[in-house]
Amino acid sequence: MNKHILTSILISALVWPAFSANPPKPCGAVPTPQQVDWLRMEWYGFVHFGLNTYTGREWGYGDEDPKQFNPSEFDASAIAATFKKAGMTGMIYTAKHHDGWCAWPSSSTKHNIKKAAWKKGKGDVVKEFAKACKKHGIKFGVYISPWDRNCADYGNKGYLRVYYKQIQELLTQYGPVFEIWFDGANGGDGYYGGARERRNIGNASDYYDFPQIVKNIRRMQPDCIIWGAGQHGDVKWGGSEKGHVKYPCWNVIKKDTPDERWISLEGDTPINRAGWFWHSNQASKVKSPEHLMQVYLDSVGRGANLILNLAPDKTGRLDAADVESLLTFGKMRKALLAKDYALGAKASANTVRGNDPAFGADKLTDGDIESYWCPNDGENTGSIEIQLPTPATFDVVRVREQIRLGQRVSAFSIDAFIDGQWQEIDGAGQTIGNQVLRKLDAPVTTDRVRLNIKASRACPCISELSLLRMPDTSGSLAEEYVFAYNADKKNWDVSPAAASAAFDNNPDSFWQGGKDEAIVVDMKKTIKVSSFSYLPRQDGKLQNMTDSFEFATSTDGKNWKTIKGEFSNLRANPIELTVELPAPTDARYFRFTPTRALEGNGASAAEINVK
Ligand code: FUL
Repeated sequence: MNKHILTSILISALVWPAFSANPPKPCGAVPTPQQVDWLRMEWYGFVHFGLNTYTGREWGYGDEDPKQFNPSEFDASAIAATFKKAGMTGMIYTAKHHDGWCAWPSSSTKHNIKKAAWKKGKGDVVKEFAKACKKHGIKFGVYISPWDRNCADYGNKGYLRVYYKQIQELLTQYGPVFEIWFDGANGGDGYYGGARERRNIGNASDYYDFPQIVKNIRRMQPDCIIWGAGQHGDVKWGGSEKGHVKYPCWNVIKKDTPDERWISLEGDTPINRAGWFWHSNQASKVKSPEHLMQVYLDSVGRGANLILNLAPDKTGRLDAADVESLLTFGKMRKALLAKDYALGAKASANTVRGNDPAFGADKLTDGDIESYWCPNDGENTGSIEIQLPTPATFDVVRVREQIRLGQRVSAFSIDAFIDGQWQEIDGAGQTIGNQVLRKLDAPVTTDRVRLNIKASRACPCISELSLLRMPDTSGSLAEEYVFAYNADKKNWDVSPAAASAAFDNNPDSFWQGGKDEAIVVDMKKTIKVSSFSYLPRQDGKLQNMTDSFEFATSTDGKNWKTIKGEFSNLRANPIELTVELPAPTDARYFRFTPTRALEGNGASAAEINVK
């Protein structure tokens, strides 16, 4: 070859990049920039605080006296500061729950904070929380229940005007709202302006006209993420109120069809097993920091977000045990994420898009969430090897996909080079999305790790791989069952005898009987009873799950004092619920009568306690 030609080839090779590939085309639905920003928020707090805080109910009926709301020590700034300290990125406040009571001076209804004893009716909880979040640098969002058990017009068009007004007030008077939450619970019995009846709204999307609501929200606050809204919004429920999101976790609906849409998932759960609102038996029911870590791994670690509820008590303060668990979990999470052993490590792949370094394997270890490794179009698998400078010990592997190009990967595995050979340390990876946190069975020490993409809807686009170490934890990550209280049941006579499964201190066994079939218990001695608790069947089935009751006490087994009530929200959250009696009463006998089931005509109970 002529010397000059050779020189010019060499020069141009230095000046011009040898290979320059085009980025891949998006695959399926892609998230909006707002949805991406939202996923990067990872986790934030929920605050359930309203009239239910004062009545001990999970679902207010709509007839509660608004005067009761009177927190003597409410300090929104202290609550927001706690959230921030834990590492949470935002707060969503129940501005209106199903009882219809508005925690701001709304012009849409008289059932609002203006009638509260607190600040002589001049207070505004929404305003205080919005201001506090701003002060502490976390985002603010609102929960506004579509179902309204107070409004006389609920179920007809008149209510819609009320509801739209409420949304408008919340989105125009309190600054930026990062997320608006439309609860899925809808219709049923309620006060409804005194009608005290059951109302059915049929198809929720049609009744509320969610498509129109979504349009209005986009106009008022284009950056606001919309939860629910009959899948017309941006985010949907993770599927259980335990916070776990199912895996594989696809952030799209109508997947692989021309109508595919990006909708992310959010896991939601209260930090306290007593419920979403504060209850007097709170103290023993707080979830452990280790369990919260498991919930985090099962939500954020599956490619969703997590919203964790803390409930202020009657004084307006957070429960001390709840805060301690929250902050300890917050520290554990920070420790987990503090050191990425793969950061800056060398990486190589068996294939790189157009051999262009812009899509090279080292994009996985550059700490830049936007850059990514990618093979050629048509290559839906690939392997990337990470070479650490020195061996490291880790037990969590985080992998991220470049979601701006759609969610692609459906199967992957991870290998480590141990004792001179490659060994699979995780063979069960499926979806990735914004991020997956794969907890290994045991810590692994190695200086070579391999990520194998085994199936993808189009060429995979992987932005990060991190090797993390779970901080030392004393407790197990599994959830332990704790009853609200344990009565001494040794000598009790239970009739019918089959109902003893509801008095055996075993949350997994349960009694099944007929609707209206009373269980009568002779405690053999008279005690003061101030409340009772009911744990619904825990096997995941709703059939014959009792959700309404009569409960009676007696000193002689002949004359009874009876109350009636409902166990709310069992469909989504079948937890143990406690019911306070109007006043403590002497009782040797009590009688539990199931009067309605969520589904079917029977009855059931896993455990009943009195205190
Ligand atoms: C549920 C509601 O019914 C609960 O009361 C709670 O607000 C929870 C976050 O959503 O569906």
